[in-house]
Amino acid sequence: ETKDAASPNEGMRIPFVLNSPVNDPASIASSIKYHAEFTPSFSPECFGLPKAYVATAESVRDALIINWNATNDYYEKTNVKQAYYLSMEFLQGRALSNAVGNLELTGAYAEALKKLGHSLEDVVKQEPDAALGNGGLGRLASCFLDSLATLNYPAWGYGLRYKYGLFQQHITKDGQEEVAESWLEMGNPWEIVRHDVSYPVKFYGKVVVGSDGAKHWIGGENIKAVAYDVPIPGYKTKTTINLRLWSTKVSSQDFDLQSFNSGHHAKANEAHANAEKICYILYPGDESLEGKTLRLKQQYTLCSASLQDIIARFERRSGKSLNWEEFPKKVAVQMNDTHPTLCIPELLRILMDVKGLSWKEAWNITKKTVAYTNHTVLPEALEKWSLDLMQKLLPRHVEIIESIDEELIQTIISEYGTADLDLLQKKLKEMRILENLDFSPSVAQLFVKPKKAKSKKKVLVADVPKSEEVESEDQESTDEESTDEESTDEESSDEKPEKKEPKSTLPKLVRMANLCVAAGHAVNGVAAIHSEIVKDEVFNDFYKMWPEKFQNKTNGVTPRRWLTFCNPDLSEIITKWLGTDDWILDTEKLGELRKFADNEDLQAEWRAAKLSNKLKVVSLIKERTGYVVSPDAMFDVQVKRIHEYKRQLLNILGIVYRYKKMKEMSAEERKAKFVPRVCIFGGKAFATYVQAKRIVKFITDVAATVNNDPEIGDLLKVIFVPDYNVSVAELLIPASELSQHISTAGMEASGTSNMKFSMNGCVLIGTLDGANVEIREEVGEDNFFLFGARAEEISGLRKERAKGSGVFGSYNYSDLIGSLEGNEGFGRADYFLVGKDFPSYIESQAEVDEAYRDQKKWTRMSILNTAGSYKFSSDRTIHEYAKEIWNIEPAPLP
Ligand code: B1H
Repeated sequence: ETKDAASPNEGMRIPFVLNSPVNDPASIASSIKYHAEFTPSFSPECFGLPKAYVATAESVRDALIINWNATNDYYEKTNVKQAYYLSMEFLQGRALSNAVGNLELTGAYAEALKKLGHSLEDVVKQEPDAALGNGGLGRLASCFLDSLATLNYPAWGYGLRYKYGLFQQHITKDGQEEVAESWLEMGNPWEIVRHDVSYPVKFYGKVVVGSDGAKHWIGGENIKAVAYDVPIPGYKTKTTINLRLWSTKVSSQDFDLQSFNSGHHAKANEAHANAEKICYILYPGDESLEGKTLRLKQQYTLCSASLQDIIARFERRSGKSLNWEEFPKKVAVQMNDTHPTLCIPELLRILMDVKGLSWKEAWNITKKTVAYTNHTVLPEALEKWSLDLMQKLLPRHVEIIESIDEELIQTIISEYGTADLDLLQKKLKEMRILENLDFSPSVAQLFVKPKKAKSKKKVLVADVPKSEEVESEDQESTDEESTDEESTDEESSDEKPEKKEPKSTLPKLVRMANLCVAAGHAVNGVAAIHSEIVKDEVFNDFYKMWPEKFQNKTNGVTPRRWLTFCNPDLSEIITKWLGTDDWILDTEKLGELRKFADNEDLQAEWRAAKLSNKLKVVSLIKERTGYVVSPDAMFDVQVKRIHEYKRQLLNILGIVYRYKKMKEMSAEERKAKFVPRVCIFGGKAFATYVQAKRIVKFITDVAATVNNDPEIGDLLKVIFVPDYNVSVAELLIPASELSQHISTAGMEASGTSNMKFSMNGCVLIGTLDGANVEIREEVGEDNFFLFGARAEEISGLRKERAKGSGVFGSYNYSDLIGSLEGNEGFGRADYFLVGKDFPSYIESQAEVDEAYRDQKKWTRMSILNTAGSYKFSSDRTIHEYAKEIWNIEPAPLP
């Protein structure tokens, strides 16, 4: 390429340098005024709150852009190894208070806004939550970004820019109602569109072989993915990393003018609509084929655009010394659960079909690059895709997945050998990526039995009556035989005419988790007990084959958002007693609070902070539900997605039991036995999860009965806070005194709100599940209310049954109660062991009452929770990922 001598800098970055930094109230106020005037998105007449918010955000964004560019320049120059966190979800919540906090400009911004007639507190509330996630998995991704930036790790997040985030939850007389969350309506000051960063993404079409013998995929539908960058500032560091979110658009700007002009408006718009709908919503309902197709398109868009971008960056940074073997030394890709699994075949496809590498080279590079985090062991949540659908949408990827499957099959064969063919066949069927598929001829050959047995098999198959043949298609045994050309079934000896074995009609599926385990160099669970279950149960066969791949990375949460910023009163107290705010970056220091746990002065301050946080929640509850609650009652909170395994039903049935007991007692007895409680619930049910929605309705019906009972008064209140999200969590968690983490043991992979509650001095009641196990270890057995069956006892207990009945409100809850009793339609009687764990739960709740009566004791427990929570900072988690999986080093800006 030739360069124009007159403009030597053409094409190079020309950084803009501010004359003076914007970090004091006067210059900040001036910057806010500047944006209100010159980056207008509202009419000029007034400076109301919405406008103040946007102008303030834009002023903060200036600082973030400066740091973002400096960070990126540095990584470009040093070409450090970078980690990429691919996730379909990032549950970011609000950005403003977090950004000014991380920049240590909260005070200065508050003062500047005051000069302009607003309070920072009010301005902050204008921001809608960025709710591009469902729950824990998405929020974990966001906490990780905060820690990565804070610890100066070169890393980026990649996700999708959904136009509608997680739905808004309205609570009506019929229960939960979902309303679209249109978070971008007022624009989004935190994103920077990169019109020059876009990649083509293809679907459908066919695979052709080029003249060079290489395979090429010709797409049938072509769209493009455009980059939107969200700067992620670290705390007390200039490092500002990137969350790159893809938005989909029609691939060419050509507009079908002919169709439009001839009145076919919808047709003219079809291509646009098809492309744009990919990024419409987080998790489209996938009961229909259309829904499934859309979700798969979303997953592939994320993987394809991100991989193309990562590869382009690798090539650019390598320059003349491009060497593909170096790829894993510059790039680590983490798959947040199986949702971004397609980045495996996509990386292989690009390396082979576009860059011309051989299968062997590409496979070696891929295996060293990708790693997989498992977040659930619930069988229904382990993703499997229809091979037919994938074949249509991504024909080349299916070929590649078939090659990986074959590679895996060969590994399994050499692991198990051919001495015990039945065992080998069983293992192959269980472990391979493709489910219900015939083996390739060379593998099938292995299982061909000696000629003699052959006639027997044919006789057997012919012997099966027609009707049974059809029925048996659903059964394992048919599946087992489908590739078993010959059977040695000794029972069949009748001579019947030869008949061809029926082809299996079981759906052909791609097991995404098996693909991840086969291709990933590391597989990790998210809490110690969960990682053990991953090794011993879900992926035990793989663990025995590749023990070195399996790791544990106990989750964590960022102490900035989840303690420093959401609980400033408590943070100030901690800093005062520790004599330093170092704990924000080094949570181990929180352990030193232990020595003051009984100090009466600290205890008094500690309780005052809790009370002031509770008062904020009293207002929130009044505002959102109309109910008035007393701040003197114990705040008992369960907030999380509504799911049967999380057992909100156990909590609310416990409340019903409590209420009934209260009603049987005299006023004095009641007061003596029970401490006043406000039982708070929050959480969303997946729109099509009927049983979860019944639970929501049941809670609100119980609330209506209990809260309006004058006899009970402040002794018991039940609150369902509608539309639980990150911002509500930031208010509720600091105000909580008891929080419930009561999943059926073995079912909650980790939980992360448990960590947030504990960090904020809230005592937990819970089962030995997920991270509860480790939290209890850290805070001490005496400071955790434990109940319920242990994971290893569960399967035995499921055989027993429970009993219960009842009607609340006007609704008949027989379906809900039926799930406990194993009524008709509920094959799994008390599957989640609500009945089984009930007595032990009630007993534990009585201990809670007892402990709470002694406020000194309770405050000590509370302090010891905060002190013992240091392990659960996502900084610790991220250090472990960086060292043990990604092999990346911190790269602070000089
Ligand atoms: C978790 C999910 C999840 N595990 C499927 N699995 C999804 C699965 O949209 N989907 O299809 C979305 C999310 N989420 C959670 O991850 C676990 O239940 C928690 O226990 C854990 O703390 C969290 C983070 O690891």
